[in-house]
Amino acid sequence: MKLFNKLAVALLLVAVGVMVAGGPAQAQSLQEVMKARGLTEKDILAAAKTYTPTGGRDEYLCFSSGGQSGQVIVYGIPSMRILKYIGVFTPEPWQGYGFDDESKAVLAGGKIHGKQLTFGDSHHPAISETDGNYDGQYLFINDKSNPRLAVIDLHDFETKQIVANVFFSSDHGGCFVTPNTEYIMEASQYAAPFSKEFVPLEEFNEKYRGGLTYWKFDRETGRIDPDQTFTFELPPYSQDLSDAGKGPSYGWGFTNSFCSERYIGGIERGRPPFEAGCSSKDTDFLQVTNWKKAAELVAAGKVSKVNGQYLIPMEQAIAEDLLFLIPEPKSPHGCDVTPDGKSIIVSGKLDSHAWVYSFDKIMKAIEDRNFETTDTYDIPIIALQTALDKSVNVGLGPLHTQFDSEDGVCYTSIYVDSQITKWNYRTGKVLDTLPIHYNVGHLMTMEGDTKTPDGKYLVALNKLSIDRFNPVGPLHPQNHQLIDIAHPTMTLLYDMPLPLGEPHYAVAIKADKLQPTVRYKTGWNSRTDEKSAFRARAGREHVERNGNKVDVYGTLIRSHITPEIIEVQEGDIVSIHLTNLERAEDEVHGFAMYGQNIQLSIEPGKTASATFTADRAGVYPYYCTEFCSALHLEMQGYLLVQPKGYVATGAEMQEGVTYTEDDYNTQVATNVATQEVIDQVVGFITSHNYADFPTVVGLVEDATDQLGFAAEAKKKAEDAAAKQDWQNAMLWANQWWQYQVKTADLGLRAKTHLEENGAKKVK
Ligand code: CUK
Ligand code: CUA
Repeated sequence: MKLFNKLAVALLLVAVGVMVAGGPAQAQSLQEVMKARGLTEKDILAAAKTYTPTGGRDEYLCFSSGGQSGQVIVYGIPSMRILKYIGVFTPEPWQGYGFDDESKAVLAGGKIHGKQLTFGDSHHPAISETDGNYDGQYLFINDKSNPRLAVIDLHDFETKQIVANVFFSSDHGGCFVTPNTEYIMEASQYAAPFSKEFVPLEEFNEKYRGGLTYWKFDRETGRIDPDQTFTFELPPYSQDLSDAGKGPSYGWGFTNSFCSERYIGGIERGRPPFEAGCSSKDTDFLQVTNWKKAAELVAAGKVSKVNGQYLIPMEQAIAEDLLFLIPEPKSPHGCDVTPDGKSIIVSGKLDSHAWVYSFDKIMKAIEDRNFETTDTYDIPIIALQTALDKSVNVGLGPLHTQFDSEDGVCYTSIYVDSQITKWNYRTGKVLDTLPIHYNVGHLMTMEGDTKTPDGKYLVALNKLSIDRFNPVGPLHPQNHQLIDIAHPTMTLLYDMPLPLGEPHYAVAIKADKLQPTVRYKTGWNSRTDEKSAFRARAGREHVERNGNKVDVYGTLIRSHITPEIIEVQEGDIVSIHLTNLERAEDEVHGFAMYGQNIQLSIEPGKTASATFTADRAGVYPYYCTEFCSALHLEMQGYLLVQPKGYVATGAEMQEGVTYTEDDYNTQVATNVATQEVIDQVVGFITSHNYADFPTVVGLVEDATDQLGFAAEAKKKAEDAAAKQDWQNAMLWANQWWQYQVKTADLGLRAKTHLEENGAKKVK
């Protein structure tokens, strides 16, 4: 007892002590806050450069790969606020991705040998380009583990298509787009038989192959066209990263490799591991491909199809001058074409140099047939010294290079030394270095892989965060560090933990190049981008039965799901198709059901479907999963799965409360008073220049819809009252009021917006 008292007193003293000593609630001035939090002036400056007040927008949007999460992460720069995860190769329940029939069809495009995968290792995002600059229309990303590419439409930030490579069994050197997004490059990584059949490793040199696919992108349809896609057969050299030529090097592609030793490992057979055998030679090979000429051969019908797709065998590529090799530093990484298209920078991962190749020199060597020799597969090799412009000592373990708005200036990530090196690829001079925490992989400058980089900011995508954040167990977040590069010396601004996968690469685009939609046309299949065959209009909701297949055509609007009761029989295959009738911005409804693994996200205008077998008789509540309105919890319903042979009892449904004429009259009085409030708000809005405010126009449209519904409910109430059916009269009067409340809510939001944004009185 005594001990307990002592403890209590001690705790009290500690509590008082903290209050007196800390006094954080009192800290008001900047100086006091700086002192209390131990911040320097440099910290405050960094904060001022990144802090974005409420309602503020970012200058750039970054699309980061989500690594093993299979997703794409969208965040703003410079605020580093995460805005969205886009489900790509993996199901993403809160977006309904992989749960609705429409997105399941997208994921099915990525099946491997008929197997549906729920994992992907996303590496390199690429934004579509027009004339070598980002046009903000599409985003592409690859899956390294299962060689696949995905197309994301930036008009709604949704994944529209996944294609699987018919030759490769892994990839890495994708996605890199050609300057007008004619093609998207995807290079294989770990060599494997193109037949995808069993071939013993003893036949590695003859039957295992690397490759480089140029996926044809069709701007008209916004989809990849596998029929017009072609693949270069390449030696089994472990191709790594790619980049497309631009400007003078337009029409060419560059892909490096890291195991031209063609070592095949085998620790358990007593052989040295891959890491020894794949790094024993001093050089590997840069593979130079002429995609433009290859495309012409394809168009001329000179390339044959294998596995249903065009394949350019090595002999053909050699005979047609489509493929050349150039030695590059030991186990290289990174392959980046300079903005002017005149140079290609490759880093020697086990070396301390960045190697700058001259495209002019490469072309001259090809013209002069100036080849050092050929490789085992008879591919001509251009001597390193013939093609090299210079090599620059940038630090130990250089990986990737990105470019500045200032001519010749670039930044290379230095993995082993954990730093960013700023240097000039024309002069070969190192200009600045900045330490990074820790082990930077890719790095990214604003629009830094286009013809006209913006510079300004750099993000270091670090592999390790070690001690940078509060500990959260052995699996740490990744760390994206934001760096100010607008001045001669680089300064670190911000550390952002990314608690999702291992992002490899990221791309950032000027935010004003993106104009995403806020709603779909009503009844829209967002995955195919056409009217859904399963759309339903208000008042036209219905159920169709064909044998044991039941299709429910329903709608969603604040705050009810139509239908609210669905009756099926045990064993039926049920498809519930729901159309969100809302036109209001951000008015999303969800749809989840007990025990069926169903979760839809239905944005305004979208139609989404869930198909399942009602294999067990029972009662299955369903509801809206988005807190969409004050009566969101009431946005509910029941699926009743009747046992086989069930016969209804014929009993009436019983309501818990009985209403009288008085109840009805009280409700009507409330509604009349509510209408007066609405009229006042409407008066305010229409007496101002509200048409100049798109947000308000949207709110007014929505309010008009709601008021229309109120009128319908009012009529039903009055009809019931005329028949002295007070029960239904009262309930419809209440529904009339519910619509009024939504109208009033929208009207008040519109009024506030007008007041806050300085609307002018017009009459
Ligand atoms: S890779 Cu990960 S750091 Cu896939 Cu581009 Cu270089
Ligand atoms: Cu719709 Cu909650």
